[in-house]
Amino acid sequence: DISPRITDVAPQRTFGVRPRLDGDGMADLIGWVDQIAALTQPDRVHWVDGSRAENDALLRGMVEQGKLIKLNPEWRPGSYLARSHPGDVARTEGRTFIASEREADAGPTNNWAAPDQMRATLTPLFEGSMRGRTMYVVPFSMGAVGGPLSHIGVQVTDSEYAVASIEVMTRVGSDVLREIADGAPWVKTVHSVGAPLAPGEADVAWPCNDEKYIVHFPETLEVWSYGSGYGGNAILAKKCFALRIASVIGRDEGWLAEHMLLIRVIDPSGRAYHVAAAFPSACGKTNLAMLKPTIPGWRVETLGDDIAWLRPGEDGRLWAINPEAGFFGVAPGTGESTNLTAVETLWGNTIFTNVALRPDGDVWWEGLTDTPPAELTDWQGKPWTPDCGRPAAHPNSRFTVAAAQCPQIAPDWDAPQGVPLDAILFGGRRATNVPLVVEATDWTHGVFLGSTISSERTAAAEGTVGELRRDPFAMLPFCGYNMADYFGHWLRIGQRLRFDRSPRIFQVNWFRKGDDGRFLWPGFGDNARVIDWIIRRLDGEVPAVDSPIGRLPRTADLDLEGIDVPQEDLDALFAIDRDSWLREADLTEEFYDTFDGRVPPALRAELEALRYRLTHP
Ligand code: GTP
Ligand code: SPV
Ligand code: MN
Repeated sequence: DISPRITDVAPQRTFGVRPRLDGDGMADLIGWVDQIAALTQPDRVHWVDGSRAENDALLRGMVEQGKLIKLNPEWRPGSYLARSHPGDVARTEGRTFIASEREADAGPTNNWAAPDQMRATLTPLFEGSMRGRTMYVVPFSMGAVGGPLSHIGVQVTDSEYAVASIEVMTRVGSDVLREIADGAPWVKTVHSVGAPLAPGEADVAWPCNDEKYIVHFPETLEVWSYGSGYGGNAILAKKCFALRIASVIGRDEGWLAEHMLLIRVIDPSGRAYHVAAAFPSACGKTNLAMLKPTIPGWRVETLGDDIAWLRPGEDGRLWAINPEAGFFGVAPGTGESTNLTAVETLWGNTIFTNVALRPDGDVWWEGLTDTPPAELTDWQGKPWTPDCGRPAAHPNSRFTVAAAQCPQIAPDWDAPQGVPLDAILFGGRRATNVPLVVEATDWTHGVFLGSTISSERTAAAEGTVGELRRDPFAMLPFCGYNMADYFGHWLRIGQRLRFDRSPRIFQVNWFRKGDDGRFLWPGFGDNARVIDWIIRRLDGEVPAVDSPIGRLPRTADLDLEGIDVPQEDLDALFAIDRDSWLREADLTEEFYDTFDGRVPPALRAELEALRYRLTHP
């Protein structure tokens, strides 16, 4: 028996081979798939095996249907362009929900809905939502299959774009099904673009629905996503599972799911250090993950660019893996001078979304080259010229590419046990106040710094770009439970680490501006100069200067050889204005007050200590 047992689907219309595996786990999976199919009523069900041939056929079919444009293989072999619906270009935080039993468990930073009520809302939406389409069943692993920090899940989806993306971003295949059959726990994720087709109705290039719901059920470990095809809303393994659901699993099991890049930094003597860094969306994680140091002798190996799972080890250190297998990175601003490694990674086998198309069948976006081509087709398919006044690529246009294609990927990037962390960085986009780098005095102070991160909004989510908002730990849109409890969880994790082996915590800001509005710090490859100082701090090679907000470098200790940062800019990069910091402290208190008394007293004490230091110079 190899045909899927889908009661409501005529067997002759099913295809794809349902794997023949014994085990109670397999029966559970098949039962669940049957149930979703009975609800959504797809014409066909396809069990994805993750093979090359299957992926080839999927992509070929998408080109035939007009869902992908095949790029000129001479310039970009194996690569495609997808153009989204103009209203489906970024995460929709206003439509993202945590449906926990108790409202307080979602906390004030998430949209909450009662699970029963939310199921009652979703059921009619999903009813028949896949009519005329194929429902794909995609088993995936986050982290190496079977690894000690890994977790598995299954996504059902009616979006070919989602399937193609999941195949790049995660490990898909029958070895995951083997684990499920053997009884391993797995997370259930359901996705529909919400665009059923009537018999004979032609499909559109990017099906989606104006009504969108991105819903997480933390108690039953489920995700239900409706109406959007956009990455963060549709690749459910990523933000929905690996951050929102995983943060809840981590809370219960004693680990952390974080919006962090992960790198190995190798100093001129060959010593390796592991660094994780949390910056909000479109604030430089991919760039730092692929850092090419501008100071001689230093090297960086990429381990991950968006998500890290951190777990205290028996040795008292904090171990980290990147649970993903690919990069879903911001295209604009990615060029040879800012991120050569990304440009090289994108040589082929890449799915581009909402970038511009060149007449020669290659792609372009703002920042790829200094001067734009004379004519292009913009992200919406309209003719574009440099003087037309519109961006050619959407500001949140993205590339989807396998991690293994990165020329500086660490040789052991998918090692199941991960790497031990030496330092954790928190950062954001701050034109004022926050210095280039500041070191926390200890773990608790570091958690305080993480909890106070704010950043200017970017195009990665709907909202007003540039507006300053709180984004603690860069997790505001991604923490699946009460953020104040999450602060407490970070404090508890610190207690499980050996104090002399826990990673040291730093805050960084590449985005401080002068009065004239220009960035004071060159950024990009030159951020290695900050990393160099951080590592010399870890090794106890340089002193730091105490300040009210933490430990600052002596500017003389920064390696600035070969760059020209005027002394007044350097001073401005580290200037601490006590009045603005006191206002900043007031805002932190206002923010803490939104949590109904749940913020840990240790962080309240840090806030009071900060105020004391600011007023007692
Ligand atoms: P998500 O994938 O949305 O989570 O974002 P990310 O944090 O990986 O963002 P990414 O590295 O793609 O950076 C987004 C933008 O920040 C790009 O336009 C970059 O050019 C810009 N950027 C990155 N690093 C720097 C830097 O050091 N200085 C300046 N000025 N801009 C930077
Ligand atoms: C982000 O917005 O932080 C991203 C892109 O990394 S998405 O996966 O779409 O959320
Ligand atoms: Mn991200």
